[in-house]
Amino acid sequence: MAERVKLHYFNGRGKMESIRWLLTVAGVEFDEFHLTNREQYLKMLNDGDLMFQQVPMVEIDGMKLIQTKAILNYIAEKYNLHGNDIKDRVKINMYSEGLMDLMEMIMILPFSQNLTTKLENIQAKAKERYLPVFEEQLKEHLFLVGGRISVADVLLMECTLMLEEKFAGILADFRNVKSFQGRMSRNEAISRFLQPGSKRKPQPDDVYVKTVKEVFNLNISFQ
Ligand code: GSN
Repeated sequence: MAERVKLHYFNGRGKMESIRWLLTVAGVEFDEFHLTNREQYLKMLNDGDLMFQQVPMVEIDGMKLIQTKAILNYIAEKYNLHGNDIKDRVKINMYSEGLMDLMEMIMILPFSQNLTTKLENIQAKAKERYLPVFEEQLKEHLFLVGGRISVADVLLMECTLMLEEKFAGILADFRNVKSFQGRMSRNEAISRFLQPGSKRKPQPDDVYVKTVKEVFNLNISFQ
C-alpha cells in the first residue's frame, strides 16, 4: 500500500492551506507534522529535507517535495485536476497564479504593519482587479476551465472564503462568484472540509505568528 501523504508545516494556514484544500478535493488522506520549534526546523535542514531551506514540504510517492506551486501542480496532474489539454492547463495556471497573488497579500497580514492601509488596498484590488475576472468567466460556466473542476476552482473557493472573512459582503456585487461558492460548498469532500473538526485551519492567531517567528528566528515585519 502506498505511504500516506505527509505534510510538514506549521499548525496554521500559510502556504500549506491550498495544498490541504487540493488534497481534500482529490480525496487523498494526509497526515500533518507541525513545526512548533526551531530545533525541528534545524533537524529538517540537517537531514537535507528542505532543498531551499523552506517549508511547505510534502512527502508523497517516495519524494520530498518543496515549492508550493510545484506541489499543487503535481497533485493536480496526478488527480486529474489540471484540465483536458495544455491549453486548459495554461489557463488554469493563469487563474491559479492570480489567486495565489491575492491570497498571499492576505496571508502576510499577520506579519505586517499599517494594517488599515493594507486592507483597503487588498479590498480594492480584489474588487477591481480579481473578482471581475472570475465573475465574467463564471457567467456561462460552472467551472473556470474545461467544464470540470480543476485546481483553479479549488483555489478560487479558498480565496472567496478568505476574502469574506476579511471583508464581509464583498461578494454582493459578484453574484456568479457567490453562486460558484455555493456549488463548491455542496461538493461532498469540500462540505466535510468546511465542517468544524476537519483539517482546515482557522485564521492565523498570535500563537501561529509567534511560532513562525521563533522557528525562523525572525524579528521582522512587512512594512
Ligand atoms: O511557495 C513556496 O513554497 C516558496 N516559493 C516559498 C516558501 C516560503 O516562503 N516558506 C517560508 C515559510 S511559509 N511562509 O511564507 C519559509 O520557509 N521561510 C524560511 C526562509 O528562510 O525563507
